[in-house]
Amino acid sequence: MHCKLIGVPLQDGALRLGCEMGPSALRTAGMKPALEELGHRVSDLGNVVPTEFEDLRHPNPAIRRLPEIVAWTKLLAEVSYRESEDGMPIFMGGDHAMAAGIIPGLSRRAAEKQRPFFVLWLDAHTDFHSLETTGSGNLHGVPVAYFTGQPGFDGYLPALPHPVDPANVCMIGIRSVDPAERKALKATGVTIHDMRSIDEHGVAAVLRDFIAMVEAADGLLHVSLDVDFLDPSVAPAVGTTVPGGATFREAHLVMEMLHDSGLVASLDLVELNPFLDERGRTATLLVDLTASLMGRQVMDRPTRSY
Ligand code: B3U
Ligand code: MN
Ligand code: MN
Repeated sequence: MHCKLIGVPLQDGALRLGCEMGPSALRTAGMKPALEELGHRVSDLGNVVPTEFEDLRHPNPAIRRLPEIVAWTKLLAEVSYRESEDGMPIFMGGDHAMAAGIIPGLSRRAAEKQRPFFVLWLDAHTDFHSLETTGSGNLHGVPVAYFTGQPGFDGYLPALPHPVDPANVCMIGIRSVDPAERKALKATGVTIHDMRSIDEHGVAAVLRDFIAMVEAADGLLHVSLDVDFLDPSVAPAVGTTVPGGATFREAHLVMEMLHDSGLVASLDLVELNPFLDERGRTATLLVDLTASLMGRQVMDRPTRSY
């Protein structure tokens, strides 16, 4: 596989500064050699950064950094479309606002390839606010509502030629949902596996169902991994820690099962804030999880086992 590493030093969507160092930390933690060791060809395409900003304002006074987020969104939609023509783009973030650009670009590419497009959203949060409902004003809290074509973005973020069907979005790890998000999610077909669901059924069972659905549709799957999907005890380097997250072992199992499925076409790693890390352990864990997704395993498995 040809892995393309793309650095996205975006931090305007989060309240705390530091995510702009994410791509550097992932490089320092050895992303490229870890994937090369698995036999992949790896190109580091460097970082992308927008240069043109419009003077935009929104009636919701809470919103922070709208001109910057709009510029990033436009740029990333182009980059992800371009880089998903072939190979496996791996977007190294950067805060989760980047998904508002990356995912529409990937969905446009999937439409062109005439393949249904699916998103696995691994996160403590649903990130399902609109520009009208966000109370924090941090735009890393809105990308899923945007890329699934919900109302509340008109005239600000670019119009979406290929919104993702909410029924093709599966969220795992959820444990922090604001009332407005909960209300907005109700009418959609987004599948949400909160931590209770993982506790009751196990992460393998809930993921297996989603993988089966993507497989049956011959879909292309994008995986979006927010650091706060993980429990803060194993992944402290994130500005929005929520207790009770996925364990080290659950996270690796998710990645191993995804590898075995052969369905993953692209990946983003978001919300890593190296300023909050402990001797690089979160960055290192993200590299190891990516390696599991790309085929690292303890013992050779003759067949997939899920
Ligand atoms: N829902 C809250 C919290 C949040 C969402 N995403 C993150 N935090 N990382 C908000 O601010 O919209
Ligand atoms: Mn998120
Ligand atoms: Mn989150």
